[in-house]
Amino acid sequence: MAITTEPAPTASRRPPPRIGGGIAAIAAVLAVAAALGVGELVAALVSPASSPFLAVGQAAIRLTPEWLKEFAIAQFGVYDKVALLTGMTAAIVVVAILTGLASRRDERPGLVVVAAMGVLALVAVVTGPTFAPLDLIAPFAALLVGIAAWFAVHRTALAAAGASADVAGGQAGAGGTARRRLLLTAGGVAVGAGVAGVAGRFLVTGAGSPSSVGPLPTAAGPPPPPLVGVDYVAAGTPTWLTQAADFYRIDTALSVPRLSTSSWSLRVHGMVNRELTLTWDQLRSRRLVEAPVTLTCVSNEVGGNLVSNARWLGVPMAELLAEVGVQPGAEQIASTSSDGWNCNTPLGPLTDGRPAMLAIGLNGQPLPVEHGFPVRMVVPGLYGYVSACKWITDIEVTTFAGFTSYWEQRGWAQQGPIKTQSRIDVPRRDASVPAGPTMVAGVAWAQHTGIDAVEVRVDRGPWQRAELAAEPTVDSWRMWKLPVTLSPGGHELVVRATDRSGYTQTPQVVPPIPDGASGWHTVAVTAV
Ligand SMILES: Nc1nc2c(c(=O)[nH]1)N[C@H]1C(S)=C(S)[C@@H](COP(=O)(O)O)O[C@H]1N2
Ligand SMILES: [Mo]
Repeated sequence: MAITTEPAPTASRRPPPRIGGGIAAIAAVLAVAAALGVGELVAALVSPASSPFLAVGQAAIRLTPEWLKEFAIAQFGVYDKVALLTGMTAAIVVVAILTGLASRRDERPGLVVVAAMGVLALVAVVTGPTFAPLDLIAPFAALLVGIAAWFAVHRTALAAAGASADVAGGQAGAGGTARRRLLLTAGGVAVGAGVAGVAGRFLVTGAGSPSSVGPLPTAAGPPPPPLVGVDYVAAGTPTWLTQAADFYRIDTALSVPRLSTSSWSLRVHGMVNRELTLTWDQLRSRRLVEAPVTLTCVSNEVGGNLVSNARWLGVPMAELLAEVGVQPGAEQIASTSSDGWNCNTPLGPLTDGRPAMLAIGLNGQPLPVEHGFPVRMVVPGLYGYVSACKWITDIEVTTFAGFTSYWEQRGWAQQGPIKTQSRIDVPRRDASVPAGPTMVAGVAWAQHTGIDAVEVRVDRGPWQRAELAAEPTVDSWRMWKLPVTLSPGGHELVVRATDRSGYTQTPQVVPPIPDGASGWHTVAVTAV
């Protein structure tokens, strides 16, 4: 800054006051925080999906190119959402700080940036998949409050700066009052933003909960066989049934939809003879079946852990489709969730006798909110992106040409049968194991086909057949183990599975996009 161009400070013609850099930055951060806090609170009261902050995040998810999404899932796995929200928060804070610094004399840069952020949130909300006019209220409130907070803090800061210039110029007295007013204004905005934001989050997360459902009805038919000899936990495999809390989670929802059973309903329509709308009570009083099914994400890399097994309780899809009467020519169903995600599932796997269902229970409990409470779909043998719609509210019977799903629009395959896979769980990659006898163990899956053999190869030697655990159903994964002897030094362990159709996994590792990873899982270990 060229000091010489500034007019000399005189009592009559002093330079325009200038807010200190730190205070200017704080003022802008506070204005943005006020907008976001009020946005959260109003959204919680009016329509949770209209949270300006989360709407921008959801828009980012919708617009992210596929390679970046793959990278994010590879880097952060199930923490991809935390990473996105943390990154967004950091970006907003940086923009706000720079805006404040650009507004030390003039409130207009801040006004423009706060307004632009508000408009961005509005656009994100309006272009969301479930937009309704009520959703405009929260981003509008955020925009107005953000601007008001900016003016309030900036103007009091400018007044305080002017007053301290007066003090420097010899007019004491006004400085203290102006500074107090600034502290009060900034403090008030900070507290208000914090309280509104926390209250908003609290209201949203307190709504609709599985504990309100009470005990689930029991399934028809004989009780399931006892699960004996189904895993090698002592050797290091996962438990055969995955605990709900450990079940992998993949979805596009930044804020989990929290539905209440009293307002939930499912509409079944499209190429049907009798359209049907089911309430929660109607759904749960239908004939229910219970079956273990292993879900797998198409994004699961070779050796990855986006695969889990649970006992699902639900209404058979085949019975529901028979009741509505599928018209000739129909090929698939399009399922939509309350948050506007959708997927397509061919009619074949829904009606060929496998336990494809509208699930309401997981391991004997109501579905956890993260896994689709109150109702989600489960189809053995299909990746989640073409079958496992959580928070499901709509099913349309249609043709392949009649509907293109969320992930298909983003380059993933139209059909998603799960590929036969196997994984080494112990020893872990890069592990050190004692030289001599050691146990290799893991899981293999070929849902609705079944696993017939798992083989392990040490250092390019001969393939050795692993011992297989019991197989209560072909719809779940199968555990295996094999004792090997490792001499001191580095070793390579490779696994491959053969399924009941006679197919043996092929060696080359293929990445997930567009229709699922394949290839042998290899781990390098050191025996010491
Ligand atoms: N509503 C909704 N349902 C969804 C998704 C989603 O993003 N939104 N993701 C699907 C994908 S890609 C997978 S792999 C499974 C994962 O189910 P889980 O989180 O219960 O393991 O849910 C499916 N159902
Ligand atoms: Mo997935």
